[in-house]
Amino acid sequence: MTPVPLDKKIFARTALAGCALAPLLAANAPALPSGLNGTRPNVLFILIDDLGATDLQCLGSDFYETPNLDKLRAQGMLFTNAYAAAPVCAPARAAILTGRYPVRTGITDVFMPKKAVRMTRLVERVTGRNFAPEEVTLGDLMKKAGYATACIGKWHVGDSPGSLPQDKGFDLVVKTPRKDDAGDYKQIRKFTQAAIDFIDANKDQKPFFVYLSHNAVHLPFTAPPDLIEKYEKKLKPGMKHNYPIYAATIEYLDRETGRLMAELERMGVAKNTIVVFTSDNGGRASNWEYQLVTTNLPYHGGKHNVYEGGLRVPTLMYWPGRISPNSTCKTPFSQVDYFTTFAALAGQDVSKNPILDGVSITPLLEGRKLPPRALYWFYPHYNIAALYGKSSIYEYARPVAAVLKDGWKLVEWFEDPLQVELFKVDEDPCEYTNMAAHRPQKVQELRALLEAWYPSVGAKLLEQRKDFDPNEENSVLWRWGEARYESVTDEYAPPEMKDYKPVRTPKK
Ligand SMILES: [Ca+2]
Repeated sequence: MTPVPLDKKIFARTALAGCALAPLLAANAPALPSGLNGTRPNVLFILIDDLGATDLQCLGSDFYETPNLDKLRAQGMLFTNAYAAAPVCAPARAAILTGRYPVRTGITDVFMPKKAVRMTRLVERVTGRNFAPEEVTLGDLMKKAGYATACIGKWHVGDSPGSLPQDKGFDLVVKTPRKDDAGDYKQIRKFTQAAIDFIDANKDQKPFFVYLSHNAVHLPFTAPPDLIEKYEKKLKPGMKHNYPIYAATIEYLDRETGRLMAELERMGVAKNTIVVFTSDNGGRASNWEYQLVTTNLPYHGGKHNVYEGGLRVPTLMYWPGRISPNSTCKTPFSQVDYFTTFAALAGQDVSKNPILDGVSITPLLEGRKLPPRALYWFYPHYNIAALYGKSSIYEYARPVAAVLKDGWKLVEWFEDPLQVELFKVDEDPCEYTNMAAHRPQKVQELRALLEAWYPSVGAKLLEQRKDFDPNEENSVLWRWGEARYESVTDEYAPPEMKDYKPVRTPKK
C-alpha cells in the first residue's frame, strides 16, 4: 500500500464523469413489481444532529424522557444496526443525500478553517465543502419522481451557488436565519411548524418528501428553562445519562416530534407516509463545559470515531399498515442506502447505477432479508480539537478506515497500517476485545476487502510527512490502542469475550 496524495477533486470529478443528472435519473422505470417498491408513499425524513444510539428512553436511557418517540418505536420498526456513513456531520449528510460513500462526493469531514498548529505524521488534505454541481441529491430524485420537496433546517453540504438545497431539487428551503441561532431550541418548533405547513399545503396535490433536519441536539445546548429545572431535580448519582440541559433538549425535541405525528394523523396523511427518524452520527461522548454530554454505552466511543458509538445511530421507521408495529430489525444498513430505498419507494429504478453505493432496504421493512454485503468507512482526518491540543480521548480521531461484514469489523489506522483492530461487533458491541491477534485470517480477509474498495471509490491514502519528528515538542503521535475507552468496563463485556485477553495498550 503506497500512500499517495488525497485529492478530493479527483473523487468528485472521476466519480461523476459522464454521469450527470440526466443519465442517473433518466431511467423512469415503471414501478418494480414486488413488495413495497414503487408504492409511492409520502416520505418524512427526520434527521437529528448528534443524537446517540441510546439517547431515547426506549433505547436504554435512564434519564431522558421521550414518550412520543417511544410511541413511534412501538408503532414501527427499530433498526438496532443502522450505521452512519461517517462519524461526523457533513460527510454523513453527503452520504444520506447522494447514496454515495462520502469520499466519492469529496466531502470527508466537517469543513472548518484548520490551522494545524501541531505536526502530524500524515499530511492531511482539506475536505471538500460543497457538493459538486453534478452531484444528484434526494431532492433531485424525489422532485423528478413527482414529489413536492422540502429541505427544512440544517444542510451543511454546501454554501456556495450550485450546491445549495434550492439548487439540488428542493422546492421549499427553510433554514436558520443566522448561524448563531443554530443552538436555539426554539428552532426545533419553527422547523417542525414549517414541515407541518408544507405538508398541509401539498397533501392534496402530490406526494411529499420532507427532509426535516434539526440542528438539535448538537451543541451549544439550550432548552426551555422549566425542562432544565425538571432534569436538575431528577438527576441522581449513578445515572448513565446525567446532563440536564441535554436531557431537556431531547424532551423538547420529543414533544415537537409528537406534535408533528399528531398533525399527520389530523391531516389524514399518516397512513400513506413513511416516517424515518434518525441521527447523522453517534452521540457526543465528550465534554462540553466540563460535563460529559452523553454516553453511548454499551457501544464504544462516540462522534468523531469509527467505533460503534460513533457510527450506530438511533433509527425508527413508521408506516402504518406496511411496517409491523413494535418490530425490530438487526440487519446492518448504512446511510448510503436511503437514496436507493427512497428511489424504489418512489418508483425510480436507480438500482443498477454504478455511481451509487447503497441498496434498497425495502425488504427489511417487510421483515425480509438483504443479501450479505460489506459496509465501509473512510475518514482520512485528524480531529480538529486534537490539532489544537485540546482533544479528550472521546474526541479522538486520526485517519482511519473500517469495514464491517458478517458481524466482524476491521479498523485500520493509516498512521501505522500494520496495526489493526478486529471486533466481533454482533457479539461484542462494546468492542471490548480486539480479536486481531486471535483471527489473523479474518484480518486478512477484511483487509483484502478494504484494499479492493479504496480504488473503487477513489479513496487515496495520505502521504507520510517526510520531516516528521515524533520527539519534537509540537508533534502529535498517537500510538495505536491509546484511545481505548476507560469507560468500556467489564460490565459491558460479553462473557465469551472475557475468554480472550483484551489486547490493549495502557494510557500514557
Ligand atoms: Ca452531527
